[in-house]
Amino acid sequence: MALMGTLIGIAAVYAAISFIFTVLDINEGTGTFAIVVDPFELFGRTIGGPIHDAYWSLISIYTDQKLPTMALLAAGFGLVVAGCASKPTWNLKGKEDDPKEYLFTHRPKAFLWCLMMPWNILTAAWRLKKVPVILPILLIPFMLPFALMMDVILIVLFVIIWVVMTVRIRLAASEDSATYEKDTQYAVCPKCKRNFYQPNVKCKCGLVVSYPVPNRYGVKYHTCNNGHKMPSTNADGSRAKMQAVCPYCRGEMFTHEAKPIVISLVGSVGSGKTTMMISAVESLSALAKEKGIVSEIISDGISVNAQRRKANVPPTPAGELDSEYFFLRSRDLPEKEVIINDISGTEFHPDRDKILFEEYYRYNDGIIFTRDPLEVMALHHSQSPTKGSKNTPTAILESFYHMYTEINGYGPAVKSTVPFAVVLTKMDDSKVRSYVDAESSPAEFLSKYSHKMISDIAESAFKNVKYFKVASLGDNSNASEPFIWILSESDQGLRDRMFK
Ligand SMILES: Nc1nc2c(ncn2[C@@H]2O[C@H](COP(=O)(O)OP(=O)(O)OP(=O)(O)O)[C@@H](O)[C@H]2O)c(=O)[nH]1
Ligand SMILES: [Mg+2]
Ligand SMILES: [Zn+2]
Ligand SMILES: [Zn+2]
Repeated sequence: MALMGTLIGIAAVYAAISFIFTVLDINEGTGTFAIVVDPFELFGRTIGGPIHDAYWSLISIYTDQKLPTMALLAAGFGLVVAGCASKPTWNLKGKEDDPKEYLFTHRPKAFLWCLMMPWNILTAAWRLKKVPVILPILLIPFMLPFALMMDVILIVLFVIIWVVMTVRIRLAASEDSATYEKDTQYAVCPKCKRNFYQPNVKCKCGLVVSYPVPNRYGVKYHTCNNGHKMPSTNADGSRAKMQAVCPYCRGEMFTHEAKPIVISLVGSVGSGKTTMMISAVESLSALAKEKGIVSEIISDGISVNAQRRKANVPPTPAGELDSEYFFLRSRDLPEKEVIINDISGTEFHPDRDKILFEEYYRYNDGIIFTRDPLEVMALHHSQSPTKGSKNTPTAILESFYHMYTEINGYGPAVKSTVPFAVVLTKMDDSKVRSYVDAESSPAEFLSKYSHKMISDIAESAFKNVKYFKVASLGDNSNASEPFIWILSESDQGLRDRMFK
């Protein structure tokens, strides 16, 4: 805006000088219209002459007296300057679908707007119906020289400023997107699960606008249609703190411009997913604190309150969509957002509608498959064979595998590179522990108690499989182990800073 004022100022000063010279010329009786660098002189009489003569014969229709001519030229000059300063040309408001103000050089038809500025009194008069528009129309011949001259100046200045602004935008934008792609990559809506490059943001006045990045709305900040400024780079970290809005479900969220690390839990009802998640978040927070990293827990399901009640979690309701998520940040590490998808074991029953999974498994940094060893043994010893039953852990893993490969387009021969943790839960139970520890490894345990199918499916579908024995309750809880493994695999910076 300040730049725009300067631009008009320069053009107006130029027009004013020319106006003074013209008046002096008329006073001396030469009757010429002066341009500081006189084009009539410059291009010679052949081109300039006829135009010059035509102009003064037009003026003589109004008057051939010196004083009235000067007065009318003064009025024309005044109208041109007043037009430049009047409201309509300053209007930079953005459209309804993205209500923020354009840079004056980059709004639609900016160049045309610029050329129109000296003529603006005409449109302004037209808009203000009170002022008879006929008056400025009658005065057009007296506005003409000054307006044209200002236009010439404005064209030159506008092009210069446009080039400068375009270069500034390009440089700032490529720097900004490089940082974003390195430290953030994408964002996830914890409500509808969709992922996208950047969310929308909500101004303090409630207007929802596109994510502010250096572009035609501004280099360092954008301005909403109500005049509020929003940072359009994250140089000082303030953009990351803005209220974000999901572009799909319009749910409010925060991204902190943190890199999302998404972990999904898979496992039958009561296999210990929710308990393990809460216990893991509790130890991860403690570990973070030890390492001077701030962990900010956002969702209720893993809050300190939930941690206190972790020994009595209710079964996760079917259809539960919201993800649990928390942020990890410190001065020396780009912020991370850990997102955990914990859904009810009933969702994995092969007969359940699988639309829910469409979004869950499209992007993932790790999958944790939980298995209750007591149930493994109970199934082994029971009469009914595990095969053929719909809700056995193997059937659940199979149905998960089918969904996963379908959603991600893997063929039977292509293995996923996503880390896959197979977890035997409830290891704080001494009976469970004695049976599992009697075998040389968790895989061996599964194999011995007729669950080799689990390892087979996991290892046929995933390149990176690791087995864990986890106790989520009791004093020696190690629930965070599979999480630490996945976090380390997916982010080297986090691994070096927090888990070494
Ligand atoms: N002793 C012991 N009990 C556990 C452990 N993990 C889970 N449990 C218990 O097992 C039961 C089921 O645990 P949940 O965490 O609700 O299991 P889930 O997989 O989330 O089950 P759904 O949400 O219904 O699919 C609860 O009574 C837990 O307290 C553990 O490590 N040790
Ligand atoms: Mg649960
Ligand atoms: Zn606003
Ligand atoms: Zn959403």
